[in-house]
Amino acid sequence: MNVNRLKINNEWIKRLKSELTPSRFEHTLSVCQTAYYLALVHKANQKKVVKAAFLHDCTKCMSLDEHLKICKNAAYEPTKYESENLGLIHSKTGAIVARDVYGVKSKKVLNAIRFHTTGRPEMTKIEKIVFISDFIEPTRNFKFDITYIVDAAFNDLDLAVFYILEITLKHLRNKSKVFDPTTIETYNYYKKLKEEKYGRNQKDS
Ligand code: DGI
Ligand code: FE
Ligand code: FE
Repeated sequence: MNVNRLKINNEWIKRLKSELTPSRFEHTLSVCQTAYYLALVHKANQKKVVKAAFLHDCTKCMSLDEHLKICKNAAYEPTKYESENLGLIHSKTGAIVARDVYGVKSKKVLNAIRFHTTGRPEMTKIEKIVFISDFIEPTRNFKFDITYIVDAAFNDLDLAVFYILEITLKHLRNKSKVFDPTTIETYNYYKKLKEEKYGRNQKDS
């Protein structure tokens, strides 16, 4: 994949490549490409979107101990959900490392990293694009057809966020995993938006 077209800093590429497994790095580049196209279509700041996409999983391959150390050094107190769940803590430590190691100053970029897993109500355009791209990027395998989500991603970001949370909650329920309260709040917020816009009879759970 030609990463230069995305204009990512060579130092960042070298650093991140050494931190991630090859498949996680491939996922990251795929998120960048997807996010780049969504930024084009939705007229978002491409540079910021690609930066956030590139760094969104920068701590994903670390152990829980490493995550907890990063939190401690940054005086960030993880929630009880985060402190025992790699899936939830990596977005918080990702934002810390993006700021302290990669030198990202933009709050918009850092928040897109921070909320890429749970989302949050009233996300910015950049946050929604990173959240959605993480899910629909083409190297991820699904047992079902995600065409309706990809279609929504290019036409209605809020609807795509809703569809993704609907699937995520179903998946967590099936695996008996705990819900982060922010995931639920985000789901309820985007469900309401969808109902206001399209009525209550649209496809949902
Ligand atoms: O890091 P990725 O695999 O690219 O994707 P991600 O950051 O969106 O999700 C990481 C994991 O977090 C994924 O398995 C889904 C899970 N997750 C999302 N919301 C919640 C959650 N896990 C729990 N336990 N609770 C949540 O609310
Ligand atoms: Fe992630
Ligand atoms: Fe990811």
